[in-house]
Amino acid sequence: MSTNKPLIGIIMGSKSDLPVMQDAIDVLKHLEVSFEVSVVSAHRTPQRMFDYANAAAERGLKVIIAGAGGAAHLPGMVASITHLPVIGVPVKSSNSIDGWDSILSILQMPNGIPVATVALNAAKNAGILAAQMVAIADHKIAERLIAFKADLKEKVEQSATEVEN
Ligand code: RP5
Repeated sequence: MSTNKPLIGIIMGSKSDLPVMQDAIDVLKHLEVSFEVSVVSAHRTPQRMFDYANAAAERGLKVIIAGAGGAAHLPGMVASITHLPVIGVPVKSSNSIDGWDSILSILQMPNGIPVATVALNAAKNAGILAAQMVAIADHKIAERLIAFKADLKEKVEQSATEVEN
Protein backbone atom coordinates (compact mmCIF):
# COMPACT_ATOMS: atom_id res chain seq x y z
CA MET A 1 0.00 0.00 0.00
CA SER A 2 1.35 3.44 -0.88
CA THR A 3 0.11 7.02 -1.39
CA ASN A 4 1.65 9.66 -3.68
CA LYS A 5 5.35 10.43 -3.02
CA PRO A 6 5.44 8.90 0.46
CA LEU A 7 6.98 10.92 3.30
CA ILE A 8 6.50 8.25 5.95
CA GLY A 9 7.57 4.63 5.63
CA ILE A 10 5.53 2.23 7.75
CA ILE A 11 7.19 -1.15 8.10
CA MET A 12 6.42 -4.19 10.24
CA GLY A 13 8.09 -7.48 10.95
CA SER A 14 5.14 -9.61 9.87
CA LYS A 15 1.73 -9.30 8.25
CA SER A 16 0.41 -10.41 11.65
CA ASP A 17 1.42 -6.92 12.96
CA LEU A 18 -0.95 -5.20 10.52
CA PRO A 19 -4.05 -5.04 12.78
CA VAL A 20 -1.95 -2.99 15.26
CA MET A 21 -0.10 -0.94 12.62
CA GLN A 22 -3.40 -0.10 10.90
CA ASP A 23 -3.88 2.68 13.50
CA ALA A 24 -0.80 4.48 12.10
CA ILE A 25 -2.16 4.11 8.58
CA ASP A 26 -5.58 5.46 9.60
CA VAL A 27 -4.25 8.53 11.42
CA LEU A 28 -1.87 9.42 8.58
CA LYS A 29 -4.78 9.15 6.14
CA HIS A 30 -6.82 11.43 8.43
CA LEU A 31 -3.98 13.97 8.58
CA GLU A 32 -3.42 13.65 4.81
CA VAL A 33 0.24 12.73 5.19
CA SER A 34 1.60 10.52 2.41
CA PHE A 35 2.95 7.11 3.39
CA GLU A 36 3.89 3.64 2.18
CA VAL A 37 3.47 0.30 3.93
CA SER A 38 5.73 -2.78 3.73
CA VAL A 39 6.48 -6.01 5.58
CA VAL A 40 10.21 -6.13 6.33
CA SER A 41 11.57 -8.69 8.78
CA ALA A 42 14.90 -8.17 10.54
CA HIS A 43 15.31 -11.90 11.07
CA ARG A 44 13.56 -13.52 8.11
CA THR A 45 14.52 -10.99 5.39
CA PRO A 46 17.65 -9.20 6.66
CA GLN A 47 18.83 -8.18 3.18
CA ARG A 48 15.39 -6.66 2.40
CA MET A 49 15.60 -4.74 5.70
CA PHE A 50 19.08 -3.45 4.84
CA ASP A 51 18.05 -2.41 1.32
CA TYR A 52 14.90 -0.67 2.60
CA ALA A 53 16.71 1.31 5.30
CA ASN A 54 19.67 2.09 3.05
CA ALA A 55 17.51 3.55 0.25
CA ALA A 56 14.82 5.21 2.42
CA ALA A 57 16.24 8.77 2.55
CA GLU A 58 17.22 8.77 -1.13
CA ARG A 59 13.66 7.73 -2.04
CA GLY A 60 12.32 10.79 -0.22
CA LEU A 61 11.10 9.25 3.04
CA LYS A 62 11.46 11.59 6.04
CA VAL A 63 10.48 9.31 8.93
CA ILE A 64 10.21 5.54 9.38
CA ILE A 65 7.66 3.91 11.67
CA ALA A 66 8.73 0.35 12.45
CA GLY A 67 6.51 -2.08 14.35
CA ALA A 68 7.58 -5.50 15.57
CA GLY A 69 6.87 -7.99 18.33
CA GLY A 70 8.81 -10.50 20.41
CA ALA A 71 12.55 -10.17 19.78
CA ALA A 72 11.71 -6.88 18.08
CA HIS A 73 14.98 -5.93 16.42
CA LEU A 74 13.52 -4.26 13.32
CA PRO A 75 13.28 -0.63 14.58
CA GLY A 76 16.76 -0.65 16.10
CA MET A 77 18.43 -2.30 13.14
CA VAL A 78 16.74 0.11 10.71
CA ALA A 79 17.89 3.01 12.92
CA SER A 80 21.43 1.64 12.74
CA ILE A 81 21.41 1.84 8.93
CA THR A 82 19.60 5.13 8.14
CA HIS A 83 20.06 8.66 9.50
CA LEU A 84 16.26 9.20 9.30
CA PRO A 85 14.31 9.30 12.58
CA VAL A 86 12.81 5.92 13.45
CA ILE A 87 9.70 5.55 15.59
CA GLY A 88 9.37 2.10 17.13
CA VAL A 89 6.03 0.45 17.88
CA PRO A 90 6.27 -2.51 20.26
CA VAL A 91 3.64 -5.01 19.14
CA LYS A 92 2.18 -7.46 21.64
CA SER A 93 2.50 -10.73 19.74
CA SER A 94 0.32 -13.71 20.64
CA ASN A 95 3.06 -15.74 22.35
CA SER A 96 4.50 -12.67 24.04
CA ILE A 97 5.33 -12.32 27.74
CA ASP A 98 2.78 -9.49 28.15
CA GLY A 99 4.58 -7.42 25.51
CA TRP A 100 7.61 -6.69 27.70
CA ASP A 101 9.83 -8.55 25.24
CA SER A 102 8.74 -6.20 22.43
CA ILE A 103 8.96 -3.06 24.59
CA LEU A 104 12.42 -3.71 25.96
CA SER A 105 13.84 -4.90 22.62
CA ILE A 106 12.86 -1.57 21.04
CA LEU A 107 13.38 0.78 23.98
CA GLN A 108 16.80 -0.21 25.29
CA MET A 109 18.96 1.11 22.46
CA PRO A 110 22.69 1.79 22.82
CA ASN A 111 24.03 5.36 22.92
CA GLY A 112 24.14 6.91 19.46
CA ILE A 113 21.30 4.93 17.87
CA PRO A 114 17.98 6.27 19.24
CA VAL A 115 14.56 4.84 18.48
CA ALA A 116 11.58 6.99 19.54
CA THR A 117 9.57 4.27 21.25
CA VAL A 118 5.82 4.63 21.76
CA ALA A 119 3.67 2.58 24.14
CA LEU A 120 2.68 -1.05 23.53
CA ASN A 121 0.54 -1.30 20.37
CA ALA A 122 0.42 2.54 20.20
CA ALA A 123 0.69 2.81 16.42
CA LYS A 124 -1.73 5.76 16.40
CA ASN A 125 0.69 7.82 18.49
CA ALA A 126 3.53 6.74 16.18
CA GLY A 127 1.55 8.10 13.23
CA ILE A 128 0.84 11.38 15.01
CA LEU A 129 4.50 11.77 16.04
CA ALA A 130 5.66 11.09 12.48
CA ALA A 131 3.22 13.71 11.18
CA GLN A 132 4.55 16.19 13.78
CA MET A 133 8.09 15.58 12.53
CA VAL A 134 7.24 16.29 8.89
CA ALA A 135 5.04 19.24 9.94
CA ILE A 136 8.21 21.08 11.01
CA ALA A 137 8.74 21.81 7.30
CA ASP A 138 5.13 21.68 6.08
CA HIS A 139 2.67 24.29 7.35
CA LYS A 140 -0.37 22.53 5.82
CA ILE A 141 0.29 19.39 7.84
CA ALA A 142 0.94 21.61 10.88
CA GLU A 143 -2.49 23.23 10.41
CA ARG A 144 -4.15 19.80 10.23
CA LEU A 145 -2.35 18.76 13.44
CA ILE A 146 -3.56 21.92 15.19
CA ALA A 147 -7.14 21.08 14.10
CA PHE A 148 -6.65 17.47 15.25
CA LYS A 149 -5.59 18.65 18.72
CA ALA A 150 -8.45 21.17 18.90
CA ASP A 151 -10.85 18.31 18.14
CA LEU A 152 -9.37 16.21 20.98
CA LYS A 153 -9.76 19.16 23.36
CA GLU A 154 -13.36 19.67 22.24
CA LYS A 155 -14.20 16.00 22.87
CA VAL A 156 -12.75 16.11 26.41
CA GLU A 157 -14.61 19.35 27.16
CA GLN A 158 -17.85 17.80 25.90
CA SER A 159 -17.40 14.71 28.08
CA ALA A 160 -16.50 16.91 31.06
CA THR A 161 -19.76 18.79 30.58
CA GLU A 162 -21.68 15.50 30.37
CA VAL A 163 -20.10 14.17 33.57
CA GLU A 164 -20.43 17.42 35.52
CA ASN A 165 -24.04 18.26 34.59
C1 RP5 B 1 7.94 -10.56 14.85
O1 RP5 B 1 7.42 -11.75 15.31
C2 RP5 B 1 6.83 -9.88 14.11
O2 RP5 B 1 7.01 -8.49 14.16
C3 RP5 B 1 5.60 -10.32 14.84
O3 RP5 B 1 5.18 -9.37 15.81
C4 RP5 B 1 6.04 -11.59 15.54
C5 RP5 B 1 5.29 -12.81 15.07
O4 RP5 B 1 5.42 -12.94 13.67
P1 RP5 B 1 4.66 -14.11 12.89
O5 RP5 B 1 5.18 -15.41 13.41
O6 RP5 B 1 3.17 -13.91 13.17
O7 RP5 B 1 4.96 -13.89 11.44
O8 RP5 B 1 9.03 -10.75 14.01
